[in-house]
Order: sequence, then structure tokens, then C-alpha cells
Amino acid sequence: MCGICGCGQPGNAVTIRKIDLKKVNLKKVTPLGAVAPLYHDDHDHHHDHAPTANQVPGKTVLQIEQDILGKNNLLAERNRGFFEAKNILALNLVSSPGSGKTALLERTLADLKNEIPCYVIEGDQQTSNDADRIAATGAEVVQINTGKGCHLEADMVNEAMRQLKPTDGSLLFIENVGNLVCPAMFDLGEGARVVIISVTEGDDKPLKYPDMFHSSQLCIINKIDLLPYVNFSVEKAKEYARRVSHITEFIEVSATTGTGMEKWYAWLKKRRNA
Ligand SMILES: Nc1nc2c(ncn2[C@@H]2O[C@H](COP(=O)(O)OP(=O)(O)OP(=O)(O)O)[C@@H](O)[C@H]2O)c(=O)[nH]1
Ligand SMILES: [Mg+2]
Repeated sequence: MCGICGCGQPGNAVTIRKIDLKKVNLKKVTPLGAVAPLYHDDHDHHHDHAPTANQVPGKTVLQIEQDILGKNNLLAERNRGFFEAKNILALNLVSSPGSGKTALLERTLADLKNEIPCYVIEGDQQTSNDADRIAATGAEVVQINTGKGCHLEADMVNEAMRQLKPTDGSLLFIENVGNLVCPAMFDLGEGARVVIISVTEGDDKPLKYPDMFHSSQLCIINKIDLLPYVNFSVEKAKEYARRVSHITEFIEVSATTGTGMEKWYAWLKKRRNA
């Protein structure tokens, strides 16, 4: 449930489904831009929206939000305990829609899967497009469709892990729903949060969406192959991010061309061994 808009109350159809790799055509090359058949569950349901701020005193609205986040935080700690016990590095990848989270993962999995066991949880409102792209690399993946929800929550990740069964010492990538606002509030139990911005979005994103940057440990700047064509200053983006967050590490990459990816892999390995 979104703590802001109250949409997606109990009854909202969240579906969590592991992709059957036996039914997937594996691809040898990173399948950027691969278009898979649309998987779509219609969720024809009705639910009440939370009262708007002018219908109830602000205090009541705040109380609901605290309750939601409090429950989520408890479940997130359970996930964190599970990851720590199994020595799994779980990363929560957050960004606006289309910054290249899935493209980054496709290339990462293609390059690392023979070295480190990798698992993926995909979050989107609808479709299994991204999970199908990930499955085409041969990686085990679960798709969470949040229906009306605009972010992943700890209990969804917990259920996805029951289906995924990640092995000890593995890397777990959790691609959150593309949204720079609500996912910032919901701890999933991850070991680190990685915020991705792309150069086509404008360099002022950290100032406009400070919570997301404030809660992240690493910032990846993607699509640097497009820098000659867009008005984006990498230095300004970094400076703005430093203003609103504790982020000290920035990695500039192009998921399309592969530029900079070795720095990302070095970060992953260092973090995994820490
Ligand atoms: N030129 C260029 N295009 C990229 C790069 N990375 C991703 N793209 C393109 O950007 C578009 C969006 O990429 P996705 O990987 O689907 O982005 P996403 O963040 O997973 O999107 P959502 O899951 O919808 O939030 C696709 O057309 C990609 O091919 C890059 O480094 N350079
Ligand atoms: Mg994606």
C-alpha cells in the first residue's frame, strides 16, 4: 500500500511469479531492447481510497502512514537477518522509469553469472517484460506485479525469496518499481540501495527527489554514451547528490556499450566480500 496516496489497500492484486527457465529461449548475447510477449493479469477490483487530507485531520493520515512503515520495517529486518545468515548481498535498485535498471542487470548477469551466483526480483505494476528479459540471460528471476502499488514492500520480497531460494553467498538484485518517490520510504532489508540516474533525465534529479538519494549508498549514472547529445553535467549531478545525501561513490556507465561496467563489478565484489 502506498503510504502517500493510500491506493492499493488490502484486496489490491499483487502477483508474485517465478519464471520457468525451461520455457525460456536463452540468449547468448545481452538482449538489450528485447521485446517479449506481454504477460498481463487483469485485476478488475474495487477499493476505497484513503480519505484526502481535507476530509480528515492531518494527524489521522500521518498515523496510518506510520503504521504501514512500522510493519514494513519489522519485515525488512527479518529479510535482512535472512540475507546476513546466508551471506547474501541484496541490492535494491531504484530509479525513475526507463533509466536502464533492467539493461544494467542484463549486462551484469551476462558478465558475472559464471563467477557469482546471481538472482533477480523484478518489480513492476504490470507485465513480466523485465523478468522475461532477465530470464533470457539464464538467471533465476521472480516477477512481482504490484497492481496499483507504486513500490515494492518487504513482505513481497519475502514471498519472492521463498520462490527464488537464493543460495548462500549469492548476489540478489531487486529491481524496484520505476519511481523516484515512494520506494525511498520502504526498506526491503537490502544490504545497500543503489540509485540509478540516466543522462537523459536532467542533472537536477538529486535536488528534486532528495529522499531517494539520501537513502542510497551508491549512485550509478547511466547512458553516458548519450552525453554528447544531451544537456547534462555529470559534475553538477554529483554535486547535487552530495548536497542531499551521504553518497561518496558514483559510477558512470553505459549499459548499452559496456563503458564503465568494470567499476560497477569491482564495487559489487568489494561489497560482497566486506
Ligand atoms: N543509449 C542508451 N540506452 C540505454 C542504456 N541503458 C538503457 N538504455 C535504453 O533505455 C530504455 C529503458 O531501459 P530499461 O532497462 O528498460 O529501463 P528500466 O529502468 O529498467 O525501466 P523500468 O523498468 O520501466 O523502470 C531501453 O530502450 C534501453 O535500451 C544506455 O546505457 N545507453
Ligand atoms: Mg526495468
